[in-house]
Amino acid sequence: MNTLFFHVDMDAFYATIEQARYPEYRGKPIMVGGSSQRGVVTTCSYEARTFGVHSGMPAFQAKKLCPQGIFLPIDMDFYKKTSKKIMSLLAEFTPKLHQVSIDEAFLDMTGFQRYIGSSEELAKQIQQKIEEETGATLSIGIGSSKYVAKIASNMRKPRGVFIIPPGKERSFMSERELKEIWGLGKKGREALKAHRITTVEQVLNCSEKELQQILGDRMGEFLYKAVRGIDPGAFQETRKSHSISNETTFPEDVISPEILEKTLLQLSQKVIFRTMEEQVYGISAGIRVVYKDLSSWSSRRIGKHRAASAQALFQEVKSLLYEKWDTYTPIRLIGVSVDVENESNEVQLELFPDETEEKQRALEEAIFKLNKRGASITRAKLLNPKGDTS
Ligand code: TTP
Ligand code: MG
Repeated sequence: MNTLFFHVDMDAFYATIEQARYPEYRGKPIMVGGSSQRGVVTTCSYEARTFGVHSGMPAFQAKKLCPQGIFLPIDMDFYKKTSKKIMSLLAEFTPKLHQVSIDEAFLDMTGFQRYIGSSEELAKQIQQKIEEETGATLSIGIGSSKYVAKIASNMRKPRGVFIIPPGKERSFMSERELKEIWGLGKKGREALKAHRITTVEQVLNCSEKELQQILGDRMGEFLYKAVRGIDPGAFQETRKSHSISNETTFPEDVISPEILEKTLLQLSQKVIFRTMEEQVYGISAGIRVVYKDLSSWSSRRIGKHRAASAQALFQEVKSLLYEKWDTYTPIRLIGVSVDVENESNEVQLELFPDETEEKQRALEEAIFKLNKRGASITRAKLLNPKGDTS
C-alpha cells in the first residue's frame, strides 16, 4: 500500500498565538522572549522576520534590526495548553498521530487516500479547523514518508501546503540545499565541506561508504538515504518510556568504597547493555541505596549524556552515591537505573555533544555485539580504554 504522511508545523508558533489572544499585536512585529537586554528571542512573528529577526537571536540585535518590535515574555503554560488543544484537534483527522515537538506532528494518512478526496483539500480543512479553534496558523508538508513530509512543510511557510507526489522524492531532495537536509547539522556540513562537498548533487555522487568515512557510520547511512528521499527512519516511534534498572543485594552489608564502586560499574554495564538490546537511549542516571536497617534513598540526574555509555553512567551514579552516603553506614543493596527515551530518533542523532562520548558508546556497542556472539567481555578495563575507572 502506498504510504501517505502529513507533517504539520505551526507558523511562528508562540508569536502567532500571542497575536491571537491579543488582537492589538496582529500584523505587528512580535518577539517572544528576550524582554531582558541579555535575553534571546525564542521566536518572532512573520512581520518581524521581514526585518531579519529570527529564533535564537540575542534581544539587543533584534532591537537594532527592528526598533519598533514588541517584546513579550514567554508564557510556557499558555503555549503548552494551546499545543495540547491543537494535538487533540489533529487527532480527529487520523488515529495515527505522532507528535514530535510542541508545535509539530505527523499524521499517518495511509489508507485514507480513497476517502479524503485530494490531499490538498484535506490539508486546507486541517488548517481551517486549527485556526478557527485556536488562532494558530500552520503549514503542511505531504509525502510518502515522514522524512520528506517534514522537509516539505517548510517549503511554503506560513499557511502553506506542499505536496511531493509519489515517485518525485529523489528529485525533490536533489533540489534542496544542504542546510535544508533535516538531521544534517552544522558539524556534518563542515565535515563535508572539508571534502569540498557543498551541494546535495555532490552528496548524491558519493557512495554510502564514502559518506560513512566522512561522517561516521550512522550519519553517513542517514544522509545517503535522506538525499535520495528514502526515509532514513528519523521519526520512528519507539515504545513507551520506561526505566531500565539492575540492583545487587550484598551477601553481607558493605562499607568498602572499592566494592561499592566495582558493583556500580558492573550494574552500569548491565543497564547500558539492556538499552543496547532494546536499541534505546537513557536520558537520566539514577541510583538506589538500601541500608542495613532497610531505610533507603534514591537520587537521579537528568541528561542524555549522563547515560550514553556505561562509563558515563558509572561516573554519574558514583557521584550520586558520594553526595548522599556518609561513607560509614553499611549498605545492604545498591541499584542503578536509567529512564529511557520514548520520543523519535531525532534525539539520537543529536545525542552526542562531543566525540569522546560517541566513541565510548561505539566501543561499548562493539563489546555488546561480541558478547552477544558468545564472548564474555565484562572487564571493567574495557569500559575505559585507559583502564581508569576512578
Ligand atoms: P519552530 O517550529 O522551529 O519555529 P516557529 O513555529 O516559531 O516558526 P516556523 O514558522 O518557522 O515553524 O519552533 C516552535 C516553537 O518552539 C517556537 O514558536 C518557539 C520555540 N522555539 C524556541 O523556544 N527556541 C528556538 O530556538 C526555536 C527554533 C523554537
Ligand atoms: Mg513551527
